[in-house]
Amino acid sequence: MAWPLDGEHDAELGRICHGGATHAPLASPEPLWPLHPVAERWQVRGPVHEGQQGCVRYRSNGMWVFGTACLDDRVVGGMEAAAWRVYTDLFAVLEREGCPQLQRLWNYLPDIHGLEDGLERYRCFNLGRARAFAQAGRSLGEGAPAACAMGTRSGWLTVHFLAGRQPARAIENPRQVSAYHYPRRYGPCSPTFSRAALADLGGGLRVLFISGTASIVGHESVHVDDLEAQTAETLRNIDAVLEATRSHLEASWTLEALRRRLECTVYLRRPADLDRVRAVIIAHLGAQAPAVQAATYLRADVCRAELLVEIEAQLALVG
Ligand code: 3EB
Repeated sequence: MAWPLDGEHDAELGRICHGGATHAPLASPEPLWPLHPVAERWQVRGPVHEGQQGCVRYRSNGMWVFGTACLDDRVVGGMEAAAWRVYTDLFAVLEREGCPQLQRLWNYLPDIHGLEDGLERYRCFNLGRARAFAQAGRSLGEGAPAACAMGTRSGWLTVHFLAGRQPARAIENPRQVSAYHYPRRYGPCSPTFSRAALADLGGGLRVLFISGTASIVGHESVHVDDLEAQTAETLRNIDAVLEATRSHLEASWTLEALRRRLECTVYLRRPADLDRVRAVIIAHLGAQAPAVQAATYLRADVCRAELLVEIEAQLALVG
């Protein structure tokens, strides 16, 4: 998948690779399908310059920044400190490049369910992330970027990000409590992300980033131990996000038109579940849907231990 920013493009801004050469120590979900390496690439009008800030490496053309932060949490005293460092460095890059508007984040955490001082590492991550957002004067709630947060089997804490000059429109899912309002039983600090972000990439192209979406209704995990029902509930949540997005689009964008443009990444806790999850997606969207044909399946841990599957999606909206 190649995504043009700014309409015209002649330079690569950045990419997220799944499979192929390993880029240790980056944390990366393991590819399950397709069997060949896939990359999500962001293209812009050049020239592009490179930079580094703390644990972040990035490329920018002055309008857009794509970067990757990678940090061994053991050397900074744990996941909370690592998340704070990663996001603090990342925000410094956005300031320096004059591209303060985060559009999308991909958070990959090794050993996401491990405990640090009795607190799950994902919850430690939420503490550090929120502290960095607050210190940078950024909203912890409304207007937060789209994101995913997945557990990997190896690597260091890795955060990929895309930012630009114009804010994306944050979109919530009416079937779900906003993640930034999750009650305290999910940890001392709520996660900082919106259910989706609608970004204007210029040149008549908008892209909808749908955050990692799982079998959560209200704030509760539902269909625990039922893989097919979790997948179907996740797809209903994605439909609800698409419906919520329609109110910000021209009336010609029907639910069907949006569904046809879904490009999905499916994260599975257990590789053996692939065929069963795919069967539910086909039943929901139809075998011919691009989301079915072109989906990428990766092995990763959903941040709630009871959930087996999570789906994120991107849609290019032209015109
Ligand atoms: C959920 O809906 C599932 O912490 O950045 C999805 C997307 C999830 C992003 C994050 C977490 C995050 O709560 C988990």
